[in-house]
Amino acid sequence: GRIVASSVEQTYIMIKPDGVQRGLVGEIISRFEKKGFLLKGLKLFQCPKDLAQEHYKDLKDKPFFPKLIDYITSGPVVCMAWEGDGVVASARKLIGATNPLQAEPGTIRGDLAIQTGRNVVHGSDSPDNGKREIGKFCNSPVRCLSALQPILLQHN
Ligand code: RTP
Repeated sequence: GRIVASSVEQTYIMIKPDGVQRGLVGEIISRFEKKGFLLKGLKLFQCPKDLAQEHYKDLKDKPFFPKLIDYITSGPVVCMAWEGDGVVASARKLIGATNPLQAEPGTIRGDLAIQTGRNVVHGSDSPDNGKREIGKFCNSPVRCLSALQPILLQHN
């Protein structure tokens, strides 16, 4: 038979600093695992300011941009590459609406968050952006594996 070329789709999923600090890493990874997608790469990473500004460059004229950059660079994030047919759109569904108060129950943001500015997770919005973001975050050198800042939880 004919061999059909297939390139399996990948998306970049990032657990944001609030998700890491609130201890939601396992819960969030679990949802993508249970759905059936494949985890292809993972690292704990402190996002430097220049990478954060590039990642959110489409939002650079928004009034909340400086706060968004402060938030995303405020502590370690978990960078992941997830793979599977339709993973980009499916992951966006699993994540839910940008504003957690509008996100449906059953979605990650709908179940776990209440503020747009603290919405626990990022997912790429297209296969091209998935590839690009995986290249930037997952294939970049680990610059800092800082200890968790005890902002929300105090561990002594
Ligand atoms: P993400 O890129 O994080 O997956 O989010 P998204 O596509 O659902 O939303 P987008 O419009 O691209 O916004 C990116 C992130 O910016 C923050 N944001 N804050 N204060 C505000 O009004 C506001 N709007 C957006 C959120 O953290 C959002 O996820």
